[in-house]
Amino acid sequence: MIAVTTHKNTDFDGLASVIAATLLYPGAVGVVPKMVNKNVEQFLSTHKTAFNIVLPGEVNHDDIDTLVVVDTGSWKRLDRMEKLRTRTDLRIHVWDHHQQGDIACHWHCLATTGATVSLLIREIRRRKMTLSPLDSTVLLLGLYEDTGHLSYPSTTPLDAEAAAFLLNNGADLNVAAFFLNPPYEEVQRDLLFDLLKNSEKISHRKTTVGLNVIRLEKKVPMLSAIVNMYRNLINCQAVFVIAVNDETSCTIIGRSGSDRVDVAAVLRHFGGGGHPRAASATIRSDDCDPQQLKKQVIARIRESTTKRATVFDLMSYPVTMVPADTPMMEVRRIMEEKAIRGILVGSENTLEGIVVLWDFKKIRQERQWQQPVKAFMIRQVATIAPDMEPSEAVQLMIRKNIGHLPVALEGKIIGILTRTDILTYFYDMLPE
Ligand SMILES: [Mn+2]
Repeated sequence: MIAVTTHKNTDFDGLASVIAATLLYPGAVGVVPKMVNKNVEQFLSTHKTAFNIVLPGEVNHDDIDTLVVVDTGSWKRLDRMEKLRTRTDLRIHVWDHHQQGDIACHWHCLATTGATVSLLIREIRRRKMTLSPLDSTVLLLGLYEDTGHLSYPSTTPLDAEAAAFLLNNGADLNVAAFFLNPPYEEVQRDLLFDLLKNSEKISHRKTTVGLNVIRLEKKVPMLSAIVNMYRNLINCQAVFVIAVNDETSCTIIGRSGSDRVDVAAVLRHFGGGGHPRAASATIRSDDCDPQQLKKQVIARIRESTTKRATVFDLMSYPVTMVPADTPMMEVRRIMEEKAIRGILVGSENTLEGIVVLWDFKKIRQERQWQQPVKAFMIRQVATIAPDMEPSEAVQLMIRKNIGHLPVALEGKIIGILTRTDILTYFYDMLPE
C-alpha cells in the first residue's frame, strides 16, 4: 500500500499536497494527521468524504510499503509514523519546499517554491492530467495559503503557473476565499484585547518594539494572524509575544514590519527559525520563566547588530550645488555635463532651493535663460536624515511626488538621494 502523509498541525498546503499526491500515486491513501489547523478542520468537516483520506489511527502501518511525505522532511513532524522509521524495506518519497529534514528517502522533489503543492502540480501538468473543480479548489487553497495569494516574496513563477493551471481546471475562488478568510471568533478577539491591554514597548535604534507575555489557556487558532493584527494596531515596527503554553513550554512569536528588526536573528538564539519579518521559537525547560525570557529577548534585540542599508549607503555625493544668482543657461550646462536631473541651490550650510529638469518648462522665452536660478527654483525642499531606511525615503518621495531628496546632517547637506539611487538599490540596476 502507498500512504501519503504530511506534518502535524496540517495547513492547506499540507492537505493539498496530500490530495495531489493521491492523484499522482494511483491507489494511494492519504493519511492526514489528527491535529490540523482550524480552517483545514472546517474544510474537512464538509469535504472529507470527497477525498481518499484517513486518520493515522485508521491505517495498518504494516501494510504500507511506500510512504510519500509531503510539505515536510522531518520524522518528528509526522503523526504516529514512528513505527515506520526503522523499517528497512520501506520506500520513501519526499516532496517539500522546506530546507531541512531528517527523513532519508529513496527519491525526492525538493525546491524552494512558495508552496509544496506547486511541485506536485508541475508533475500533474507534465503527465497531462486534468483535475476536477473540487480537486483544483483544494489545491488552490494550499497554494494561496502558503503564498498569500501569490503575494509573498517567496512566491516563484512555478507557483503562478500552478495557479493558472488550477483556474483552468475550474478552481473555485469563492470557496477559496471562504476558507482562507475565516471570521474571527471570540477566543481570538479576547486574545487581541489581552495583548493590547498588557503591552510593553521598548525603543531600539529609532524603532519601537512591543513585548507581551500571555498565558494561553487553550490553543488559539491563527495565533500568528492575531499577532500580526496586534502589531499593526499598536503601531510598532516589531513585536515579540511570549505565549506561555504550560509550566514547561513557551512559544515566542516575532513579527517585524521594518528592516531594522530582524526577528529571525533574535529568535535564533532561542533555537527558533523563520525569516527576518516572521519567526518563532518554542522553548521547553523544566521551569520556563516567561519574565526571564522577556529580559533575554530585550537583551538580544538591543545587541542585534543587523546592519541594514540606510540612506547614507545609497545617496550620491559630492552634491552639485550652485549659488542662487547662477543664470539658468549655466545651470542647464552643468546638468547636461554631469548628466543629472536636478541641482541644489545655495551652499552646503544653507540650502535655498532646488531646480529640476521639469522646471525648465517654465522658460518660455530665450532671454529667460539669462535669469538667475532663484527665479525658477522650488524653495520648499524636503530633506532626509542619513540614517533613514530606504523604504522610508521611498514613502516620502511618493507622498511628495519628488525625485530628489537632499540628505542633511545637523543642518548640513552631505548628499542627495535620487530615484535612480533608489531603483539601483531595490532592483539591483546599474544607473546608465
Ligand atoms: Mn508548505
